[in-house]
Amino acid sequence: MNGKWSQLWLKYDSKKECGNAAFLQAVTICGFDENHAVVKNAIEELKMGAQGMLGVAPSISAGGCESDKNGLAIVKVAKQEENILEEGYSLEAKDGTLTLKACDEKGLLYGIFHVLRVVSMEKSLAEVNILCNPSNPLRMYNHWDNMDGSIERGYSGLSFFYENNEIIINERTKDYARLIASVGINGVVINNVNVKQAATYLIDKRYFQEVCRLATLFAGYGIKLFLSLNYAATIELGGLDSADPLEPKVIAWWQGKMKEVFETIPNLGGFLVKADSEGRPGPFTYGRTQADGANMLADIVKPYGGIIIWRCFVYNCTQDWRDYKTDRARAGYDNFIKMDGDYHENVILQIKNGPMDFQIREPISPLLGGLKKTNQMLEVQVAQEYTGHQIDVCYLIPMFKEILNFKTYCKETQDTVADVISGRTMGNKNAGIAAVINTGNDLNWTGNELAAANLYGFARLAYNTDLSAEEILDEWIPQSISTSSQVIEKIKRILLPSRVVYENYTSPLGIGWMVTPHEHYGCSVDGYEYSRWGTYHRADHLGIGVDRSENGTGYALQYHEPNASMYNHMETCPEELLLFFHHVPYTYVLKSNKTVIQHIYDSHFEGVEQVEEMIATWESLKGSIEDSVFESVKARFGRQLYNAKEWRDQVNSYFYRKSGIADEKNRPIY
Ligand code: GCV
Repeated sequence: MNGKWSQLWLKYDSKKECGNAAFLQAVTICGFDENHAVVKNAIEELKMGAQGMLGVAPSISAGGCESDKNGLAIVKVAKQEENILEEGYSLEAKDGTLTLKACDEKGLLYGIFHVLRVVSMEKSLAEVNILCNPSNPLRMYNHWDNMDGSIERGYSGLSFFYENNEIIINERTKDYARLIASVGINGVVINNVNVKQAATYLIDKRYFQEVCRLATLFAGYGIKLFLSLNYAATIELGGLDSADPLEPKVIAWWQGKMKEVFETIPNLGGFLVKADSEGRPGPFTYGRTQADGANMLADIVKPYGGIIIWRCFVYNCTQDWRDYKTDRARAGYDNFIKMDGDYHENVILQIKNGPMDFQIREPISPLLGGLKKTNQMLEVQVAQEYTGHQIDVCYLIPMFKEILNFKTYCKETQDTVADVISGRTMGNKNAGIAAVINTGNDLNWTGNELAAANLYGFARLAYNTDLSAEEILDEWIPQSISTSSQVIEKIKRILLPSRVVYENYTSPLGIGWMVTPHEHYGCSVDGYEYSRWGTYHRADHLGIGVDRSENGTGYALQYHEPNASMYNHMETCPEELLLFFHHVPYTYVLKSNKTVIQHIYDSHFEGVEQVEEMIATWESLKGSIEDSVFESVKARFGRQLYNAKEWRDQVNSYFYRKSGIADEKNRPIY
C-alpha cells in the first residue's frame, strides 16, 4: 500500500464560505463532559473540518446552556426532551447562533458531522432547522476479512484489519472509524463469518490486547466492536469432543471463554454467528435447533451486556432438487419460523434481504415480518459479489429502498421491512440493519470510486430510512467529487438507473444467477455451483423459470396474505420477479406486450446501449473532476462494457438456441 488513502467524503478541502464561518468561530459546550472520548473526537473533527474547509480555528469553551454568543452552541438535553432520542440530535440556526442539542455523546458526534456535511456541500448553516433521530437501533458494517489479509468477496484490495494473521491498528484504522461514524454506523464486525483456523480465532488470548485496542478506538467514535464466531470453537479451540449446545461441558467452556473475553475487552458488543451453512458447523449436527445454539450463547454473554446476532443463511447446499419440490429459497423460513418466539431477548436473527443470495433482483425474504415475535436484523450486501465486483457501476440504494419499503403484512400497520427492523413493529430494541461491506486497502477504499456511494449511502439510509436514493447522492457527490451542479447531475444520471442497467444485461425477470460459479463475475448461463441436479433456471426448449407456486415448490405460500396469493399466481406476480416464481413458456406475453423471449433479447441489447450512454456521460466529465478519479473510473467502465457485451451475447444466443425463436428485430445474436 503506497501513498495516502482517500478521505472519501471527509476531504475537508477548501469550500465556498456561504456565510458559514461565523457559526464555527466560537463553540460553547454545555452539559457534556469535554473529556469524554466521543466528545473529544467530535471536537477534534470540528476543528479539522472548520480549518480545512473554511480556514477557521474555532475557540472552544464550556458555556452556559443559554448561549448569548454567536456561533455554535452544543447543549445536552434530557432524553426525549424536544423529541430528541438516543443517538439523535437537533440543529437550529437562529439570530447568528446554531444550536446543536443531543441527549448523549453519539448524538453530539452525529450532529457535528451534520454541520460539517452542510459546510462541505456548500449549503448555508443559517438555513438549518432539523431534528434527526436514528431509524434503526443497530447500524452495522460486516467485514468478511480473513486473518491472512484476504477478503471473502472483497474487490478493493486486501484487508486493512489484518496481515499475516496479525491485527493492524494504525492511522488508517482511525480514519476508518471517523468515516463510518460520520454516517452514523454504530457497530462493526471485523472478521469474516466463515471463521476458519482455530489458531487465528479472535477469541483466543493471543489477540485480546489488540482487539481491546481496536474496541477502544471504535468506542471513541460511538462504534461497538463485534466478532464473528466459529460455533464449534469448543472443539477447535477448546479441545472438547462436542459443540452440543445443551451439553454441560460445552456450556461450561463457553462460560469460561466469555468471562475471559468480556473481562479483557469491556467495550465488546457481542458476536455474529454463521452456523449450519456452507460447511460451517452448527447445532443441527447434534439434533438441536438454531434457537438452542443461539440461546445458549446469548445466555452466557447476557451478564456482560452482549448480544448474539445469529444468521438465517442456513441451507443445505448439497440438496437433491430433482424432485422439483426441494428449493433452496424455502430453507431460511423452514429452518427458523417454527421457533418464532423461542429466541432469547439478546438474540437477533440476521436475515439476508432475499431468500437466495444477494442477486440483482430477488423477492424479499419471507422471514422478514414472517417472524412476529423475534428480534430481526436485515442483512444486505454492499460488496458487489453478484452485482459487478465494483468493476461494473451498480448503485444499490434504490434496491435497498425497495427492500425497506416492502409491506410484509405482518400487522395492520407498521408492517414494512423498515418498520420490522427498526423495532417499531414489535417495540423491541435489539434490531437493525447490517451490510456486508465493500472496503479494502485500495487507496480509494472501494476499488471503483463510484462504489463509495454505496458505502456512504447504506449508512445514511440505515440512520434515516426516509432518505431517498437521490437525496443520498445529492449529499455524497458534492462531498466526495465536486460541488458543481453539472457534475452532480451527470453522476446522478449514471448512478440512479445503474442497478436496472446491470439487471438488463445480466439475468432477466428475477431468474438470478447465470453467473460464473464461485467467482460470481461474468456470464455462465448454466453456471450455478450447486446445479449438479439440473440447471438453476430450469430452462428447456419450451420455457424458463422456477415454479415456486403452490403447484411447484410452494415457496410463494411462505408470505403473509395478500403477498402469498400475489406471488402464487402468474397474472398478479410482479413481472420483474416472474421467472423467480413461475415457469413460463418463452411465448408468454408480458404487460409490455412483448413475449418473454423478446424481453430477454431487448433488455440485453438495451443494457449494453445503456452502458455506452453511461460511458459517454462519464467522458463528458473530463476536466471537471480530478484526473485520477476520471481515469480510474473510465478504465473500469471499459471493463464493464466488455462484461455487458459478453452477457448480452451469451444469454441471447443460449436462449435463441434453446427456444429456436428468432429476435423480432433481427439483430445479430452470436
Ligand atoms: C461468507 C455466499 C457467498 C459466500 C458467503 C456466504 C454467506 O454464499 O458466496 O462467500 O460466505 O454467502 O453469506 O455466508
